Amino acid sequence: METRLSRRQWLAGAGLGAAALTLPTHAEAAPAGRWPSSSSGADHPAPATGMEPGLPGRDYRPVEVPGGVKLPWKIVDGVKVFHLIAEEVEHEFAPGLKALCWGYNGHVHGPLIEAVEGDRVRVYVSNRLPAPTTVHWHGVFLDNGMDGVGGITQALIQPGETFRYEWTFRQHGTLLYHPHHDEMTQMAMGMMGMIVVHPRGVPEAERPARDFAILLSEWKLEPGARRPDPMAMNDFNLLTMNGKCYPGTGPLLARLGDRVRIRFGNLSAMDHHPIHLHGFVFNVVATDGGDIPRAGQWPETTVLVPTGSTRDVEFVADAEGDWPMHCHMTHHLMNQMGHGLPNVMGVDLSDLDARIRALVPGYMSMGATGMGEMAEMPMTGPANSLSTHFEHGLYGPITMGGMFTLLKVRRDWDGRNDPGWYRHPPDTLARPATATELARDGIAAPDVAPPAPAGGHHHGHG
Ligand SMILES: [Cu+2]
Repeated sequence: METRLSRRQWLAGAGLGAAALTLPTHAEAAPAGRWPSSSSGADHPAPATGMEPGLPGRDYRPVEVPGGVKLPWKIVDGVKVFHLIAEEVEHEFAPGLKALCWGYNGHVHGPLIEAVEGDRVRVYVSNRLPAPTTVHWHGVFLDNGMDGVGGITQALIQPGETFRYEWTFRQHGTLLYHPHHDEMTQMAMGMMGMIVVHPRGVPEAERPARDFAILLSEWKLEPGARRPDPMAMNDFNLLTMNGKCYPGTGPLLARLGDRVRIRFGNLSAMDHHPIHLHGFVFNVVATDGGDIPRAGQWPETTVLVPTGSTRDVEFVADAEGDWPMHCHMTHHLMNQMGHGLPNVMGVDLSDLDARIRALVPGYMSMGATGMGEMAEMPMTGPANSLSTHFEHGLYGPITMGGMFTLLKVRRDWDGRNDPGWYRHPPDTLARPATATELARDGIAAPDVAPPAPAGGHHHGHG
């Protein structure tokens, strides 16, 4: 019996070929005799005929969630059974910053749901929040009544209630889940997660060596506040990967030569995120709509992940090092700072700060040469805030925060542990130019420090 369920393979088998532009549909995704029709609501629907639940190792290489977790499952009568519990969670965005958020099963965001094409799944959703909720399964082919839209396709899950959702995965890909009731509040509080459905029947040698999933989101959390502000429309000040902002984000670890897949999902309230990877060119290979045929894939170093969508990219990690991967919107690389401050570039602020400190203890202006200088000073910010926390690397302070992480590629990686900072071979490292080099190449380097900021006067911004 044919067990390879890739839609492209099925299309090819049907003589349509990969070049045929055919949009996937419920009907196509479930050709007669290939998959059973989805649940009609019976308590114990038959599992897919001849389709055992997919197992890690045998059927797929498990996806990794840097900084996050996956939802456990068990098999009952051939059905994969999951249990999501919506609840308030004390969440740490990065060392030094915690807030009371809403998530699932003790985590923000919710644990990633992992399955295999052809799996019959049953997801119980319990509500331990003080408000009603639902769960919508973004991009999943299922019966309309399983779509999780409050008031339209189902009654709200009231506090204390447990609902049952059930379907057969008739597709593979990177999908999402989130409430479809009071979305603005519940998603701003952290309620969202990813779904990864592996294709069935891919030989081990053809699976990516490393497979990562990263959910992008944004938050408004005033320095010192206990809870995120769901009313924010702009000025989001925490930008997260899997609910963490740098330096709290988990690194992506790979061995030299690994084929790497990274799956991005974006459920930010108001922003799209152009995610840039240093050091490599990747192909955009899939969206939440499915695989992109090889001829339609395109090379990039930055992939725009619109809100409400997923993008999968693949590349070969053929260069060692610590390679940044981050949103290229510079305001998405800051933690709880950078917004609403006066522009004082080039101004001598020493006096002004002293006078303001008489009124506002601990006040310190944005640096007159930019924010980098703040990373080099001892500062005290409000308790429970990240605005003054900076990580230090091998060579000095790191000014990035927010939607930033590192892809660490090592020839001799042990396959498990963070290898620490990359130690650069000296002849491959940028360093101060020597006098001999400058003379050889005829470069007239400045031999004095740059001019000090203009003194005393505070122009504008009265
Ligand atoms: Cu961004």
